[in-house]
Amino acid sequence: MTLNTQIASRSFKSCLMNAAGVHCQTSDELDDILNSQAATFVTKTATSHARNGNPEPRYVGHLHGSINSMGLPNLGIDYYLEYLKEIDRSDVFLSVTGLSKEEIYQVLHKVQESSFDGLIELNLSCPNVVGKPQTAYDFDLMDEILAEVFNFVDKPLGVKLPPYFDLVHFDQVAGILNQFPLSFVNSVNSIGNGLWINDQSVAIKPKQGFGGIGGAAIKATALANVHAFYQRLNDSIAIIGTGGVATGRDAFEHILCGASMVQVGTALMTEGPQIFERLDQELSEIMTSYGYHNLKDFRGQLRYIEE
Ligand code: RRO
Repeated sequence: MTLNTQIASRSFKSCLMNAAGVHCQTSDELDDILNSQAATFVTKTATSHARNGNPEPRYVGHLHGSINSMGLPNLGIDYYLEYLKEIDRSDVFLSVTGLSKEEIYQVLHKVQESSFDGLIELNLSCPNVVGKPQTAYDFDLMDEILAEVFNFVDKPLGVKLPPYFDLVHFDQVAGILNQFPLSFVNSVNSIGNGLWINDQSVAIKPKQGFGGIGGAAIKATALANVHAFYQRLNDSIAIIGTGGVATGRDAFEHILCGASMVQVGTALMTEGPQIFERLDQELSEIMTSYGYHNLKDFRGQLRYIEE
């Protein structure tokens, strides 16, 4: 029995890791993930300079769901590149973005020219920056950015996508992504601009309470997006499944839909890095009960109800 998996010729001892934004902003938090049972880590999405993010309260959550409007707080690309240089590993993920396409290019030039030898996750789906729409909902802009990025980046790079809700949009987005040598697609970021209410008030302060929804509430949307991309993307593009993973069964379903790696956000926020031990254990037990020995035995093997 093994949970090992590969992305862009990197091998991982298991298929479970943190989702960007959760327990990954500081070197101490990243060390915690490395010292846990997680396969690897992804850093908090980095911009060209450090950002404080939005005013608090900006996250509310429990095991079943969460809302956040963090507003991209991070320590800046130089901080993460320095940390990654110190740990010197090729099997970790660096998440990056910019508030404009020019900033995205600037950050990625820095990463390309650095000694970083891991995988780059380009976040095109932050829902919480005031006045900035999500890049991945503007298909022409996403196409333009990827065309420019692959002119100068030759390190393994994938994209973090928001959820889509229409089969025509899956076709259009996959049509764009399939033109590029992407190593992976990570689906999904939080469902943007939900609203939680406590008593008679919004639950979080920024944007009059509007924020990205995560956790169990979004599992069905996440599974649909993972499977829709598994059906449409070139085989060379691996899929990372994110959204609603709090148990081994949730991870099993993501893999059944086509995921090669599974990320944990809201539940990691609630339980802390020791969650990975439990998830590995539960996933292994489910695989054993079905007679599977490794992920390849069932990845993408979701069954349909035929006549
Ligand atoms: O920092 C955030 O507010 C944030 C980001 Br960058 C993201 O990609 N997804 C999210 O739910 N929150």
